[in-house]
Amino acid sequence: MNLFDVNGKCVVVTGASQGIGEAIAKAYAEAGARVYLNARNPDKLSQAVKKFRKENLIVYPALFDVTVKEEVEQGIGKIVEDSGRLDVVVNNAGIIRRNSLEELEEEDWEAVIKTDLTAPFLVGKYAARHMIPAGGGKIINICSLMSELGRNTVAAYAAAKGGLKMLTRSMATDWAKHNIQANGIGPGYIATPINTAYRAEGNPLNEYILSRTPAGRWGTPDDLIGAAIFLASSASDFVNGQIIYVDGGVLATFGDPGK
Ligand code: NAP
Ligand code: GCO
Repeated sequence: MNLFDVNGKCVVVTGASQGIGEAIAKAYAEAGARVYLNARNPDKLSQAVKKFRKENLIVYPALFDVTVKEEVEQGIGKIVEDSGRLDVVVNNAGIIRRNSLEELEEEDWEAVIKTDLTAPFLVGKYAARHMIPAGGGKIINICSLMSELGRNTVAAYAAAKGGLKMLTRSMATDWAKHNIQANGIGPGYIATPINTAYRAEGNPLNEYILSRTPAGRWGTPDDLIGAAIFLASSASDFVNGQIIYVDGGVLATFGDPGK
């Protein structure tokens, strides 16, 4: 399927030392892309690179903090210098700080906005400076159900992910003329380290998520691979500014009260 071919493309996935980022990076590497794994914790990043290499997947570390402008500019510059190109950026690095809105500290608000909204702007901006003269590229922003819905205790996260949806549309608006396609993936509830505590049996949130998701299960990071390949390949060359929700049907429904 040449349409979905990502072989030889140079890709950077932010926050790729675990969870969703790791799974997406692995899928690209298996499909023959030249993949840079970004994260900020050096030990976790080198462990991830080792894990890939054990599976004969050659990936490269790109250690930088996506919230620090100078590091982003330098980190993206180094990837382009090493490989001569940058075709695909996946803005995946993200954090969440949960608290009721009236108790939420400003530092927590700012940390979430910085990581989940400002960082995709920074990474996108410095990547676009290389993609524009090179003739194009693909930007994939990892959004959330909270790009569309609120939930108690996650106000900063919802504000950031709602903003990320609109940043995606703005990137599409500004950069489509440069042959850059900017789109998003909106995962539903996906089992990763970010939500380990939730998944304990008997946790009411676990029960709620299972009942609120028409598919009746948590997603896995691998559930996101199809959308990630599509949005990185020429199959999506006229798709711009869209968010693909991979959520087991959550956003399609008001729920099933059983009667
Ligand atoms: P995760 O397991 O907590 O992984 C987050 C990754 O982001 C880690 O590799 C972490 O690396 C990296 N990271 C965080 N801050 C960073 C920074 N400033 N600079 C560079 N790397 C940074 O999270 P996940 O569940 O895989 O989520 C990945 C993305 O999907 C996030 O944007 C999240 O909001 C989104 N999402 C997740 C779900 C879900 O249910 N899991 C659903 C919807 C959307 P370090 O350890 O080096 O910091
Ligand atoms: C929460 C969760 C969510 C998910 C995800 C949903 O506390 O409700 O952490 O926000 O991580 O983003 O799509």
